[in-house]
Amino acid sequence: MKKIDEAAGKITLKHGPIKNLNMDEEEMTMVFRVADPAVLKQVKAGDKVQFEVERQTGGLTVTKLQKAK
Ligand SMILES: [Cu+2]
Repeated sequence: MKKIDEAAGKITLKHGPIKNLNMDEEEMTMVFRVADPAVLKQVKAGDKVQFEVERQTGGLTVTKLQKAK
């Protein structure tokens, strides 16, 4: 994870393919909304994270986020 914007509830992530969004790119960096900004307290920029993302009315939204083990 590259960057956290806690005030805006957004994160910048570098990610690989995401099947449910039909993103096949090998690797790209993009900004996502976070459904529950409270999860941002558990991670910091530079952490490797696992996440789930859905296409919602407000845009691509991270619904689960945790530090990768
Ligand atoms: Cu992407």
